Amino acid sequence: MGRPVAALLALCLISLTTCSLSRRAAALSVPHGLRRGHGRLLADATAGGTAVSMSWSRFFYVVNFTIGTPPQPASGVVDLTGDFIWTQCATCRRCFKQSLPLFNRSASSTFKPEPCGSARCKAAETNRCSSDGVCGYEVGIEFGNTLGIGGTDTVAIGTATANLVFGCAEESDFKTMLGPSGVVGLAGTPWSLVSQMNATAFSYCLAPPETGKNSRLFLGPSAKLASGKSASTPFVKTNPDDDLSSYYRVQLEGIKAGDVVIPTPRNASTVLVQTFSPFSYLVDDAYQVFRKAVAVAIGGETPPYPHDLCFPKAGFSSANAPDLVFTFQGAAALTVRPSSYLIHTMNDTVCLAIMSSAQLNLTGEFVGLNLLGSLQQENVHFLFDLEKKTLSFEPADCSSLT
Ligand SMILES: *[C@@H]1O[C@H](CO)[C@@H](O)[C@H](O)[C@H]1NC(C)=O
Ligand SMILES: *[C@@H]1O[C@H](CO)[C@@H](O)[C@H](O)[C@H]1NC(C)=O
Ligand SMILES: *[C@@H]1O[C@H](CO)[C@@H](O)[C@H](O)[C@H]1NC(C)=O
Ligand SMILES: *[C@@H]1O[C@H](CO)[C@@H](O)[C@H](O)[C@H]1NC(C)=O
Ligand SMILES: *[C@@H]1O[C@H](CO)[C@@H](O)[C@H](O)[C@H]1NC(C)=O
Ligand SMILES: CC(=O)N[C@H]1CO[C@H](CO)[C@@H](O)[C@@H]1O
Repeated sequence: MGRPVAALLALCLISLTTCSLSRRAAALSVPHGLRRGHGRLLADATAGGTAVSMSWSRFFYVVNFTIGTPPQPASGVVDLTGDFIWTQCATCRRCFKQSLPLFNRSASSTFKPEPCGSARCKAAETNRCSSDGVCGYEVGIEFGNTLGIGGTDTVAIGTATANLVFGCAEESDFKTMLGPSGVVGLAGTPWSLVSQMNATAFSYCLAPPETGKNSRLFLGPSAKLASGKSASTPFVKTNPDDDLSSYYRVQLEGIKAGDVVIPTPRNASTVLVQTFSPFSYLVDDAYQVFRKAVAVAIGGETPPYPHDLCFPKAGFSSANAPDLVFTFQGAAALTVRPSSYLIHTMNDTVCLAIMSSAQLNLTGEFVGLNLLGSLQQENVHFLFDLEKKTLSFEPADCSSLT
């Protein structure tokens, strides 16, 4: 299965001509990467913490990194539900458009293809053996599916340099990721950046795109919140066979939009914290109540384009719009301000960046899931403690965090 989120639909509606929707449904049902086998990899990553800058690139928070000797530049979408670090290679047969040159593994003296019999190849759930004995992998993202071979090489990311296993993508059924050359996955899977760095914690703080400032990602000991007064909530406990067990889910106690209580059915009260989609998705019953609360508070909605609820940009004021407050298990309250959920579109409208999950046609264990979008996480510092299995967070000015 691919990413549970389908930002693509919304992306296409907003501004793009390059989208191909046809494979989205397939991506949602294709087996993806490494869900089980939480064993640590044998990477000799730099011990200690590392700080990484992320920049906003149209729809994603992106990190720049280098691979190889001499180093070649790559850029990856930071994906909390991403299982791998992967980038497109010059050997690709079906390539998507990217801003940087493709990674040329023949030009790196340190690149080593991952043999298909190795322990870390077996740790990739979708591993397969290529005819020349190299470990292959396959992964689904919102845009479609991508596959390639595994390899190890020197990766420099933020302040760390480490020998990491990554995916060298050779066939993808989508046309572009809007610039980036791949994905930097932060899920609890063996080939993710977090696992390979043996991080017991990581944190990030997303700066609002309009500030033009970089955002921050901290791995290992440098992941810390400033105050001792942060809110904290446990990850949803799961059985390791659960397809979602490698991802970061928290339990809702309630949602309010201003004074309006938004119903969250017991079987639909899990929130997946993710960074691939800029938008949030609420289960439909909750969404409809939220939508109405916002429509009534602001008034004067236009016909719904490009999103489900829009207002004319001229004279728009969010002054009456309610704060959206998610209360998670343990009374941890996350406030999403109107500026984080009402976005300006190219259509001279301001639209709701929170949608109904009914649009996603989710199946299987994704049914009933709410998704927290990256834009609704801005200016909050989130700390993922992988030992205590908790998510803590506190408001922060992400563009000035060091
Ligand atoms: C991560 O753990 C593995 C296995 O215990 C070890 O070989 C490797 O050196 C560790 N890496 C770091 C960065 O500590
Ligand atoms: C990554 O590289 C791009 C292109 O060179 C640049 O615009 C962006 O600011 C860089 N991002 C970070 C976080 O350094
Ligand atoms: C990759 O690097 C090799 C060795 O430097 C070079 O011969 C080859 O032309 C490069 N391939 C591409 C596609 O740039
Ligand atoms: C979701 O399913 C409905 C009904 O089957 C279909 O009309 C719609 O196109 C699907 N939406 C997407 C985004 O796949
Ligand atoms: C939750 O349970 C109700 C009542 O049993 C059912 O109608 C609904 O479809 C379920 N919703 C989800 C998201 O599973
Ligand atoms: C407010 C506004 O300009 N809405 C327009 C957005 O674009 C669609 C499709 O082109 C138009 O139908 C809307 O009128």
